Amino acid sequence: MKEYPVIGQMLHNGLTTCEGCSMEIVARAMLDILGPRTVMLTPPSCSAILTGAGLETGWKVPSFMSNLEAVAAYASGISEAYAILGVEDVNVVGFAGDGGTVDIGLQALSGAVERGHRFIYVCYDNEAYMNTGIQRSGATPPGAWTTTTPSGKIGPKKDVVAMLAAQGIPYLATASAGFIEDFQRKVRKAKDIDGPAYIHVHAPCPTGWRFAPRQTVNMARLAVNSGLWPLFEITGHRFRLTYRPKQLLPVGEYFRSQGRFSSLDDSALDLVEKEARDSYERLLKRHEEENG
Ligand SMILES: Cc1ncc(C[n+]2csc(CCOP(=O)(O)OP(=O)(O)O)c2C)c(N)n1
Ligand code: SF4
Ligand SMILES: [Mg+2]
Repeated sequence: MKEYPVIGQMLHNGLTTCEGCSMEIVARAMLDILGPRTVMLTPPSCSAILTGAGLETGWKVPSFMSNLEAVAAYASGISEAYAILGVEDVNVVGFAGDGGTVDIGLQALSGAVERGHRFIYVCYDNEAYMNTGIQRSGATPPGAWTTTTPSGKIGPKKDVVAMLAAQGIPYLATASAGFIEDFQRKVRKAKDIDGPAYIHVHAPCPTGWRFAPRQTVNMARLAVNSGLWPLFEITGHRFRLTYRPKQLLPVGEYFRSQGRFSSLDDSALDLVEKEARDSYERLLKRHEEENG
């Protein structure tokens, strides 16, 4: 029988995330690369389930729960404290949801990036405020049901990756819970950056998106392979696609497998597909221009 390596052991077992939670998969994969010399900061969110309340924590590294507005500000302070102490081998990591990143914590994140502290920020994007009962966030995609958008969200998904690119952050990447090796390569790069590094991970949530828990990884892969969530990185100002689907899949399977998109009709999906393809073509062109 094939032997598989033991992975994900930097977090204790038996945590109380939902069955099929990709946020937990991402956290385990991240810590496998970062190792024990890491401090984890989480704001109130589903990631706080890992940090725990009171004296118990799921992480096997020091961890701290910040407030929702300011995980990046706490990361700045801790990073500078280590610098003053002359400690250079500790990874200071903010691990926050989309609400805590693109909405409520955006000012702190932008400020920390502008000041240039050495820290890693990983946003797991489950596209809503899940921990408080599935309210829409700036990262909720158009058409998605949430408890505060009962007939589907109106308006676009906020593009915080583009905002950080405009700030000229030294390392910036998108990633997916369905492409763990690609994500881990990016975490390894982020670890070696002497400044802020940001990774935005698409993280399907069976509870909030209304699909069967066993479909989590499949859902993440469908988003990437349909061109809805391209995988790329920007190092300095150089853009590079890190995965190129041989042929983009139609978006229908991704949308029709999730209860949250039930209000979208076929003509809406045609529009989404066209936008996804146009946008992917633009990225492909940029990749070819910048990488020969
Ligand atoms: C300033 C502030 N507003 C609201 C809350 C309540 N709150 C706690 S967790 C949470 C949801 C966070 O959503 P997200 O960052 O997307 O993480 P997820 O729950 O989806 O993992 C909210 C709104 C809070 N703690 N602080
Ligand atoms: S609500 Fe979603 S993100 Fe939160 S623990 Fe459950 S599956 Fe994970
Ligand atoms: Mg969220």
